Amino acid sequence: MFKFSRNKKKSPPMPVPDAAHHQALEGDANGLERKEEPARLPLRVRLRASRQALGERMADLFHVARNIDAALMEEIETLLLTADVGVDTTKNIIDSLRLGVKRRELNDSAALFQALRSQLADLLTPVQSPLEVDAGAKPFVILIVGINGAGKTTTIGKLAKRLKLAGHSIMLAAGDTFRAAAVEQLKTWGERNEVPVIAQQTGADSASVVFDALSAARARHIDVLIADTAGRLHTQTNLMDELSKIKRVMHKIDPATPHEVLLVLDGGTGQNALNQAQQFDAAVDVTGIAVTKLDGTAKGGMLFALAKKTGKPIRFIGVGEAADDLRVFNARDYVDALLPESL
Ligand SMILES: Nc1nc2c(ncn2[C@@H]2O[C@H](COP(=O)(O)OP(=O)(O)OP(=O)(O)O)[C@@H](O)[C@H]2O)c(=O)[nH]1
Ligand SMILES: [Mg+2]
Repeated sequence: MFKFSRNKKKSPPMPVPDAAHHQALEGDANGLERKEEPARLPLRVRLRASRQALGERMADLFHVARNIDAALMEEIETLLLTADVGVDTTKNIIDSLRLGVKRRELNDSAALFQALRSQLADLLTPVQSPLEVDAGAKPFVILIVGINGAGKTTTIGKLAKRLKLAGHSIMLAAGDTFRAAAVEQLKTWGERNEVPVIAQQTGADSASVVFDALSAARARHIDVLIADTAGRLHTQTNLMDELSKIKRVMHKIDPATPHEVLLVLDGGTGQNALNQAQQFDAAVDVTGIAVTKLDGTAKGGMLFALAKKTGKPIRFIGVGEAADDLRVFNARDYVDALLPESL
């Protein structure tokens, strides 16, 4: 049996945010006014640590008019590696810059800097592919997966708010039945966003919670169902199998579900995120990625490696713990936030 975390009244199909409850509405594609101070902070402020590690030090390198020589190329290489761009991706970038220099296409450090900027933007552009909720899918199901503490539940809270503001009715499924506090954490987000949460007791079968939730969401004509899952290490085969089971159980109701398998990665884990992406993809066919905690890490360069190595759409980036700290990923904005526009 499932129970709702709050009253069982049917949610209105087009929720109208009420001013008292939603003091922190974020401006988004719908033009809703953004009222919470942190949401107004420019991305470059939010990505301060990575900008300092990569962008500002890069600008310093080029600042004094200097010739393009082996030393400069090496320093660029070191900076990219320090920012966790990764060995292979860094090598590709440096090789291509060297080629430009050799061909005399890049004659001065300003041209070299711009070439580096566009290389970085080119790496991210192919993975800029925002999540689109298919209105024909009732509900559109998003399964959230990732390792322990990556930011899954928080991302669900933020995402629920964003999608609700976009006019969708939302339901959450407390598929993390492993940790005692997990259900409560999700219910808190549910209450905050005024969206129903389907849950069972701790220790229940996660697939059965998701099954109940999907049945309930269909019965109530919910637009979007977001299912939380317990954190698991990508190396724990039995737990990875459990995720496949959740998918199999969903298929019994609707073979098209889940429409999105969103892998949540902690931006601070750097290159290890690549292994996680590969393992989770092998287990549950990841269709999109959210990278969290980019506000507190100097490893923002990992997105470039992630883009190059996985090619998976990066849907969102998390830049803080609050409900509005989830941004739709945009390649140009990200590069602009990391690197100054010019020297
Ligand atoms: N600074 C910052 N903190 C974040 C962000 N996203 C999540 N967190 C914090 O990271 C911690 C873990 O977040 P959870 O959402 O509980 O992570 P989880 O993946 O659900 O964890 P498990 O359920 O234990 O696997 C919490 O303290 C969050 O507030 C982010 O974008 N920035
Ligand atoms: Mg969680």
